[in-house]
Amino acid sequence: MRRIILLMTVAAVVVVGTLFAGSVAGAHKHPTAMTQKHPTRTVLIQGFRFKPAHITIKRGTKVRWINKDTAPHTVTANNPRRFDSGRLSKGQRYTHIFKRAGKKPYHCKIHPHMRASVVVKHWR
Ligand SMILES: [Cu+2]
Repeated sequence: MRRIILLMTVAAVVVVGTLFAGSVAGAHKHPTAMTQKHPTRTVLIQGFRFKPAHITIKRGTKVRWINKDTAPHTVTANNPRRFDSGRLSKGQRYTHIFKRAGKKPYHCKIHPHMRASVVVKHWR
């Protein structure tokens, strides 16, 4: 009888220990950060407009522009040291990863009336 109680106690300790270890391991995982290193947002350049013209993203997001027009366009930050795609022909794309928070207005150098912005927020 004593032996059975001892065995059950050992079994209970093992089960509880396993559950505890499992929950501790789970707590270390960051559910969203682990799945994708750089989430991606797409902006189309179509009909001489950026679509959507204004986006808000989290820091570390990769933005991808795709020129759908037959006319060439550029994706040029108003402060050109930040990012500049150069001339994009039809079907060409340009990507930029935004690492710093803030508002980043940009335009097309060839058609300066084409204006848009990316707002980069801190994590959450
Ligand atoms: Cu343009």
